Amino acid sequence: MNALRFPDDFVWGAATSAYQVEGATTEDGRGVSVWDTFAAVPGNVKDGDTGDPGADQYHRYPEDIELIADLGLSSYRFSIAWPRIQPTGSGKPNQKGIDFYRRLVEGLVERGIRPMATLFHWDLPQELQDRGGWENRDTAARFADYAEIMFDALHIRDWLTINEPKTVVDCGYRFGSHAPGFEDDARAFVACHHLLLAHGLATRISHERHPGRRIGPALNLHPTYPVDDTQEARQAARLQDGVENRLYLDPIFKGFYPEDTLRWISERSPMRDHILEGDLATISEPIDILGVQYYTPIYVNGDMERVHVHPRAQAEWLEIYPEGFYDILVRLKTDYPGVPLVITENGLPTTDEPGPDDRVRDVGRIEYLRDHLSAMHRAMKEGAQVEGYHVWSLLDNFEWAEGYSQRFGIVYVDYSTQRRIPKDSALWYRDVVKSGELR
Ligand code: IFM
Repeated sequence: MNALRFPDDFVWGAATSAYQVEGATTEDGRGVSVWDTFAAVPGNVKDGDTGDPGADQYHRYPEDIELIADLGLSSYRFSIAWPRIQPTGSGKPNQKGIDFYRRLVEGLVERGIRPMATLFHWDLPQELQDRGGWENRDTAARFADYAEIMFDALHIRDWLTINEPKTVVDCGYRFGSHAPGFEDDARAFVACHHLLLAHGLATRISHERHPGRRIGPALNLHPTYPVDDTQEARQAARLQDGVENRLYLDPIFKGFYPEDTLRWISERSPMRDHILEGDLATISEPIDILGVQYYTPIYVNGDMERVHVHPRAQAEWLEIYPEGFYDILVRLKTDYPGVPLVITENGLPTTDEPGPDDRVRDVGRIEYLRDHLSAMHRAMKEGAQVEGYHVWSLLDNFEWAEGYSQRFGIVYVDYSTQRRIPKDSALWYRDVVKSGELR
């Protein structure tokens, strides 16, 4: 193919999250998070893995900053562990926690790398969970307090509020595969409303206290398609789109919940009763950036059951379909225009291990990244306002219920020594970043 050229000011980055890479879960006053609790229960996480050691970024962040710089990246997206800042989820901040993120941010800035901070990537302080977690409206207010602490503590331009609220709702509350581990639609959608409220409250505070900064949510968007051309499948796909995408995009961009989705939810959950006057105005506080995470399309049959159509990655939920990335970006341009998009995650796990020469030949990842970057480039040419891309992930890390068995990193982590080995995909990505071209 002809080389595809990206704009000179395009931002190339990589992403991680606190619980997945930091380790050090009991150090320097960090409180217990729902993920510590969940992972401690036998059977919840593959092989009994937990957030320790992670990739030990809590101690090895200087090395990781060098790694990011060596790859030529201009942005690093990380998340802040709320329990490091407020060990019980409220009250006086823990200075040691704040200091860690200050050091990380300073180190990045010194190397010319833009920090992009996510406030919540699923590690809710356990004490807040004990008081009802996201089902409790008060958790949104506590989140706003925590956000305010961090906004004042760190000099960062770009912020993300909640990472993938849908995954918390679906995996955490509907399917029970993530913390807090419930299988209860009734509770799930109440939690959904409060997660969105928390997003809106924090966004408003950022605007009031720090005008000039940018803030938005990080949403995992799944283009949905009917598996065949029957009217039933087409209707089901439309409703699935409501549950996957519009349930989050409509209130944030337009100030209302989609009526068809709300009707479907009302058959399962008292969510409507929890939407108080003024909530939607808060949730639709204008955002300055939208974090877009793309992994997979969702195909459904007439009964709204998922059907797998494309080849799957080691993560079985992930169907490899770059065209879905193009579709979702173009759809955002049409249905939710006006806000710059930053790709905050895109990637896949592979099973490649280092050879005797220490090389990790992850050709599948290179092919995946090339195809997805190409789809993104095409969407940009057609007007999608994408200003940056972060591969998920910088490092192999704790992949939630899959533990350390799925490696999403472009850099291999030997968990027994914590040695980092850039995979072939990292070197390939470095060349794309350096040249600004996809070949
Ligand atoms: O590892 C996760 C990340 O925490 C959130 N988005 C999806 C990734 C892969 O499953």
